[in-house]
Amino acid sequence: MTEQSFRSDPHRPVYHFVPPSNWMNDPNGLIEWNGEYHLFYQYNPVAAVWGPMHWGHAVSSDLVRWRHLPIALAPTPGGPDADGCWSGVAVNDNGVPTLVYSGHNTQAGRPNDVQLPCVAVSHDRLSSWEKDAANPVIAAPPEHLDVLAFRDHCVWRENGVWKQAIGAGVRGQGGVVFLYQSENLREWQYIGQLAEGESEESGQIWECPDFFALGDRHVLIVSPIPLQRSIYFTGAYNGERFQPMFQGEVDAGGYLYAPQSFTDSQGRRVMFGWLWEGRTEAARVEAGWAGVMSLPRVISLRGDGGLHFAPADEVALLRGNHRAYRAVALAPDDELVLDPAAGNLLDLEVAIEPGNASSVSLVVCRSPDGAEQTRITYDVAAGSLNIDRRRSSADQDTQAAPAGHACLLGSDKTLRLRVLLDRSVLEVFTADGVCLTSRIYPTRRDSLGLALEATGGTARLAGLDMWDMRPVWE
Ligand code: DQQ
Repeated sequence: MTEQSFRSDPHRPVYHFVPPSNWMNDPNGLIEWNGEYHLFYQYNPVAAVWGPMHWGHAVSSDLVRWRHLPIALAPTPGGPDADGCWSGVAVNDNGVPTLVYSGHNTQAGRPNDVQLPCVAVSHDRLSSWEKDAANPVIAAPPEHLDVLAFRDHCVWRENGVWKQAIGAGVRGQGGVVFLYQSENLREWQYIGQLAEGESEESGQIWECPDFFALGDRHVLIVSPIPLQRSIYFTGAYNGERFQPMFQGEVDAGGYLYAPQSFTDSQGRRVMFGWLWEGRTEAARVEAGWAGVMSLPRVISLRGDGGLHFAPADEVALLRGNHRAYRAVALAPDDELVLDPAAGNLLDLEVAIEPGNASSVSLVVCRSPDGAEQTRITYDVAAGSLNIDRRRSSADQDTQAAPAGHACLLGSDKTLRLRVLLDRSVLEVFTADGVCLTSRIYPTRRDSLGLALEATGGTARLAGLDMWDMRPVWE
């Protein structure tokens, strides 16, 4: 399959990053280098299913318009990564671009779930990568523990040394992040457990740790098995231990996993996450691709110690034609179709005053008869925002489970949302920085309508700004 043959695919996003074809999962190696952003990703170049992992590679000057580059890392037969180059990061080692990733090798007599850290460098401005002869650079997980997994890396510079966090699980205990330090990225000394959880609360294994300072706190993001959703903690770090003080969800929609973030030259903490599919393996294989990267999200600290996620300003560079609606009354239980053919490449900024309604809904991807539609509903009594996919697709094999999260109205009692719709991807951001990402697969070509509905009372659309989004992939 090629970009050409994907043109008629009604579900393939056109302004989110997608692999050229076949399978993509975690973002890897995010780094800004010489004014360009590099995005690497877990990639199976031969099938639309998870398989022997390579590192795909793309570059952008603005975080939203990407150019595919040749595959950066492939498994080396007989090497420590013979069965896959799993997730990792990119760092600037005194001017040398350096990758730290997990080598997967089932032949080495290691338990199937233990991978070991490997290093690769580039001498030609991130074009090609040379693996270190000393790989793996850590020979085994800490010996005194019954380690269930040992993979995924976060590497940073701290007081003149390199620090590394590695994701893991300890049997009978739960997810854990191990902390190491090094002078040269090749010889590592184990410090101890940076943080750990209880398996009943936060899973048995913590994948893809992401650890960084933000404001006056540190942030730890992990992706726990088997929770299948990424969680964050904010808290205090003393150079050896992280003390969590606040816990939250990175995305409440149920489709974002293994996020990674980096600090760019503007000082922003920018995050991407893997959005998985909500359809069957057979449907993915037929489509010829699987996996989407979230839009770039800027992470900031809220006053209550939680995290605030918002689309990076650059997303607005993709805005095209603009339409606006102001001061529209929403009568009780009377669906108002604002535009029957609004489309499915949209950026919406919406402000709704629920008034005395019990709920208000923004409806997207609505077919003219309403048979297919996806509802983003604010439930006033519950104070929650919910995504209802029961009618998103006539295809009964697509996922339709609900997702919801508490959502605060502003002091003016107005619900403010930013909604980014890109065919099968729906990202909904609340004003208080919560994001719910979902996947939808309408079957009808005319499921393009936009509507509003107030239930049980009168509400008011204060304003809606709508932009058509321009494709990144022509
Ligand atoms: N994906 C990678 C692992 C990581 C997992 C393998 C998370 O390194 O733990 O593709 O999705």
